[in-house]
Amino acid sequence: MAMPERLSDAAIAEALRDLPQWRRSDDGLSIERRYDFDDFVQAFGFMAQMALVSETMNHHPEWSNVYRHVTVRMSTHDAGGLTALDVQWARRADAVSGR
Ligand code: H2B
Repeated sequence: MAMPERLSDAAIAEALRDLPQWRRSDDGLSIERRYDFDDFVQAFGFMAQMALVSETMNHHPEWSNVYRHVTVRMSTHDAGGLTALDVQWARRADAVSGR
């Protein structure tokens, strides 16, 4: 499967309008968000569901979990920056999280 192209600055700004909780990292190479769940089980359930989604997409997060919080950074390493895959992953994650 062909690697998607890096998105332009304008395309990233446009995509983030529908992802209000996500922000572009200072270096411009990734998008980031923190999810605040009610408890650890919800946080880990989210990660388990998104692990399966990530496998089907063959696109994987950089993330960490502390108690009920999950911090996520998405970037397309093979492309050296942001692609449509990162935006698609973020949309799926927001839908799965319900937040
Ligand atoms: N995930 C992310 N976030 N970026 C990638 O470039 C990437 C990935 N590449 N998952 C995939 C796996 C690649 O290593 C395989 C070989 O397709």
